[in-house]
Amino acid sequence: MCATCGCDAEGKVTMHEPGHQHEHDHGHQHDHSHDHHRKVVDVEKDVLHQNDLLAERNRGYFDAKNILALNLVSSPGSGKTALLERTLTDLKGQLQFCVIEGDQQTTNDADRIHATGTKVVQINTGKGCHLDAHMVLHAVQGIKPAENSVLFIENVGNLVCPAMFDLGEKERVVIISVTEGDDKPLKYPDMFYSSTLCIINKTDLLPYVPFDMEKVKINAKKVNHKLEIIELSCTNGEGLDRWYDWLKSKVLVPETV
Ligand SMILES: Nc1nc2c(ncn2[C@@H]2O[C@H](COP(=O)(O)OP(=O)(O)O)[C@@H](O)[C@H]2O)c(=O)[nH]1
Ligand SMILES: [Mg+2]
Repeated sequence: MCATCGCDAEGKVTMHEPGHQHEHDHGHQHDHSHDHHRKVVDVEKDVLHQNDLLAERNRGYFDAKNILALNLVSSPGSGKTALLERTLTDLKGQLQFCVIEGDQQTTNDADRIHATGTKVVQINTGKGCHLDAHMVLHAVQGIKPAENSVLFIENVGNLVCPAMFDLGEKERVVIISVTEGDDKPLKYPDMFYSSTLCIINKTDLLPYVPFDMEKVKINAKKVNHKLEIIELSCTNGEGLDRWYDWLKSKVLVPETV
């Protein structure tokens, strides 16, 4: 068990690219002693410290290659993969993309992304409830994102543990859907505090659910007053243009000499 969040993040990481599959050890140096509270705290600090070092290494690589790495986080089913499917299809030819998919099991999401014609690699975390910088390092070595491209990292569906693990991303994007309730920013403040953009998805369902859009925005700003918020629907497409504008504003065009 991982001392940091209680998940079994030491299990094998299965990397899947459609048409290519291999397994390797994740290789965390976790101390799994739970006998002594102090020791657990020390191990937790160590795990996060190790993660932060690798995250900085990833960030340096992304910066050097001008890769915009975005970490997409949400509960299961908020629409991370749906948002990627729409984005990759609508912006095809305008920006260059590749995707790292994180899930405990299956290659379902990687298959959905592959169907859009985008380069994708799946990381299966087994019992692990989050991606970490080490997994992303390996996935990046496998997928080799192009210079000046956008790298989407779809994290494991979970609003708690992924907040603790920097992957080396430039921006963290938290997605909630209107079916989840407007109190989520208050219940999971770390995730909303550490994100720069909050997407509120499934606005097409607003007529059917008791979701107060103003309230969720107030709650989100209470936790993080700098948080940008975009309402959209992946199903009917409303609001997607604002997300695309945000995305394009983050892409740094290389200087020409
Ligand atoms: N009504 C509605 N359903 C959506 C929307 N976006 C995604 N979904 C549905 O929500 C479910 C979960 O979406 P998925 O992309 O797999 O979520 P993920 O687990 O966050 O990747 C799927 O059945 C999607 O079709 C939306 O904007 N409106
Ligand atoms: Mg998904």
